[in-house]
Formats: sequence, C-alpha cells, structure tokens
Amino acid sequence: MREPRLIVVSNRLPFTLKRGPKGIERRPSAGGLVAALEPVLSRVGGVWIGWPGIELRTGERLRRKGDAYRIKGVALNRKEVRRYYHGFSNNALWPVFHSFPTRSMFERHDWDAYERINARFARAAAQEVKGNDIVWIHDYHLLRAPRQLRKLAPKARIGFFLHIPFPPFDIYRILPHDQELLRGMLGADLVGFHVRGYMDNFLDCVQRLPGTTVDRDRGIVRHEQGITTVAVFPLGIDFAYYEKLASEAPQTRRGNGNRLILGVDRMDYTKGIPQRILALERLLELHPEHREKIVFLQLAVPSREEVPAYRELKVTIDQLIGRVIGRFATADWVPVRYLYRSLPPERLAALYRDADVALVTPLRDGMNLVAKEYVACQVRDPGVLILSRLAGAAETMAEAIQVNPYDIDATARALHTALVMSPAERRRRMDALRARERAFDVHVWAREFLSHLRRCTQ
Ligand code: GDG
Repeated sequence: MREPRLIVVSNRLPFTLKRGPKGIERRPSAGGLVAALEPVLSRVGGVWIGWPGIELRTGERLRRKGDAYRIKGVALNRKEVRRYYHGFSNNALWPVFHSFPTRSMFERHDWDAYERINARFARAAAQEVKGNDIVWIHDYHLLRAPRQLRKLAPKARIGFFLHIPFPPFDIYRILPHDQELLRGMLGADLVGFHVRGYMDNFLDCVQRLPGTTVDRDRGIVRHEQGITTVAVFPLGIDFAYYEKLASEAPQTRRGNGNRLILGVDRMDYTKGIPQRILALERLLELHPEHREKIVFLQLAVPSREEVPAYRELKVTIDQLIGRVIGRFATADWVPVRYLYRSLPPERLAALYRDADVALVTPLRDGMNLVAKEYVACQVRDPGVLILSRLAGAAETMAEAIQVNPYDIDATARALHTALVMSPAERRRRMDALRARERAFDVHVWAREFLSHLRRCTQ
C-alpha cells in the first residue's frame, strides 16, 4: 500500500501573492499558523491547500519548481474575501472566540459566504484525498469544512486544530449558527486545542448539543456522525531554526546604548499594545531612574486593515505613543520606537536576541509564538520574558514573569523587576524556558497530533 500523504488545509498558504512590477511575487504570510506548519510540511512533504491572497489571471502560476511540497490554491473573489474572511471569520468569530463579544458583528450574507467557501475548501481537499491519506484542517476560518469533507470523503482521516482560544459556553452561545459550527468541527476524527481550558470550554458547548454525549475522561464525543476524539496539543516553534538564526545574525545597535524592551505582534486588539504603552508610561512615572536608560521598541505587523476595528486601533496606538514621547523624551532620547511593518526573519531574530526584556502581554491569545521565539533566540546574555497570564503560552512557560495585562501598575512593576533582575536569576529562568521549548518543538507537536489521529482512526 502507498504511504499516506499529509494534506494540510488552511485559509492562507505559507505565502501571499502580490502583483508587482516584475509580475507575481511571493511574500511570506504573516502570523502564527504559517510559522507552525511551514517547517512541518517542508520536512514531511505533502500538499498544502489554501487561498493565495489574490485572484490569478490566465497564465499566472501559483507553483514553482523546487517547492518542498505541492501547493493547491483555492480561488476567492473580492466579494467572497469580504464576506467569508473579513466578515464572518474576522468580524464575528475572531472577537467571540477571544471573549470580546461586543466587538463582533453578524451579517446573514457573511454566514452564507462562510458556508459556501468552507465547502469549496472541502471539495479541494476531497479531490486530493486517496486511501488512508490524512487531511489536517486548521483554524477558525474553516470550522464547517470537516463535516463537509466527511460527506464527500466518508473514509478520509480528518484532523482539525484550533489555533485560537475556544470561549466559555456563555460567550460562545452569542454566535448565530453556534450549533452548525460545532457540528462542523465534529466532522473531524480528532479535534486539537492548545490548552486544556479551551478543550473544556468546547466540551461544555458540545455537551449541550442535541444528540451528543461526552465522555470527558476519555476525551470522546459520540454524535450522529460518529465519534470525535478531543485532545490537547500545545504548539511549539521550530526552535533549532530560530536558535541558528540568532546565532548567525549580525549585532543590532540594541537601543543605541539603552536597554531594549521589545514588543512584537500582528496589529490586533487582542494583543494588548495600548495597555503595554500605558505600562511603560507608568514605569517611567514610578521609576524615574529608568529614564534615558531604556527604550521600548514595538514592532507591529499590519493586519486586517479592511476591518474598521483594526484601523481604529492603529490611531489609538499612534496617539498613545505620541503622548509618551511628548511627555518623557529629551533632546537626545526617545522612550518608544515603533515600526508599523514586518521585518525579515534574520532581523527579527537579532532583535529577539539583543532585547533585555520581551514584553508579551496579549489580552487573550491562543498560544503566542513570539514568547517562544524570544526564548529560542536568547543565545547570549539572557534577557527576561514578561508574559500575559491570558496567553495559552502561560500554561507552560512558568519561569516567565507572568502578569495580568489589564493591570497597568502590575505590568509596570514587572518591567522594573525584569530590569533589575540579577544575571544569575535571569540565567536560571531562561535556561529552564529554553530547555522546555527545545524539547517540545513544532515537530514534536505535529508528530503527536498525527500519531494520535492515526491511533483514533485505526
Ligand atoms: C495565531 C494565534 C497562536 C511578527 N512580526 C514579524 C513576524 N511575526 C511573526 C512572529 C510569529 C507570528 O508572526 C505571530 O504568531 P503569534 O502566535 O504570536 O500570533 P498570531 O499571528 O495571532 O497567531 C496565536 C498562533 O496562531 C499559532 O497557533 O500562537 O495565539 O492568535 O511567528 O515571528 N515575522 C517576521 N517579521 C515580522 O516583523 N518575519
């Protein structure tokens, strides 16, 4: 029998196409999902099905010679992108799943498009799947696809992984089509989450679904379509890749002689960037000894600029940074530097390596890979990780200084603690963080998910 193939299905491909003066260019897609899956598929090969970011014209090609795996595009027109992606996925699901229900907006046409486009992804996967191939569907854009694929390919082995939190029942039930979404996910043989709390929330919702029984001890859901296993798979990073990048990258100018505090995020209201700037302001008020000695560098990658909430967030951040600079800067020093764009991986790794403090303070985050990448890049004098207790990563990264990102004073105090921490204490904490991330990297994550899927579909 032939070896089973891995077919990955996600909204985005690992690159986004842009039409430039020299024709079609590939740019790496931003975000954590691609960071997780690209090293896995590069190693094991297979097929990646996703949306390339633009509408291709006749004669324009998606694939290139030398790709480590096959790429299959799912075409979306502009209106479909608006309704399925910006609309239902990012305007309705994203805020509810991150427990910001008041930010969510629902439109009937968005749901119709979501259902239709999910079916398109499911058909693309069904065309590829043969024998005992494995289809691994990812994230909140494709909650309906497992069930739709199950109808088209009843024998396929289907896994689903959710990269963002799953909210508590009382918040989840705000969603129109809540039951259809759950039934969509239950089309998979295995559903995976980053941490235990998300899985428990999911089971609380599934338990209330008519025709469904939940065996919590065994992580099994019985339903009208069959059986779904549910389990926790905390995502790791490609540790060796980041460690190597950081070891080889040229020295940055750090903070021009100041100690460097670093923030790296997609520009998103879940990431807590305004609260972080307020915490820096509070630090400079409470501890004037740090003035002219530190600099906070915030890197924000543009994201979802078509969604109004994201544009408003940018204005808020611009204003807050302006205020802190106006208040504390001197003729030779600014407390905050801010880049609204993405940097190449080598430069990012150098900044991670040279940062004295990483300030990773999302208000809610499925996992958060930035915290893990920072740790992997600490190949010299170790810095300190300040991590929000509301990120999935906080479940395992116990040696970070953990904070409540809504508590501005507490975050300011954590910053002070990090800046005055002894070298021995920094070393002790960082060694433990690094050992764990090295042992549980992205390859272990993928192996564990896929072998679990094989076991529950034998
Ligand atoms: C979702 C979940 C979960 C950022 N700036 C640059 C850059 N990045 C890369 C980072 C990192 C990725 O973007 C961000 O990943 P996160 O995990 O922090 O966050 P999301 O994008 O929200 O990801 C999250 C993740 O999925 C995986 O399951 O952890 O909770 O929300 O890899 O390095 N990369 C480059 N230049 C930049 O300027 N090259």
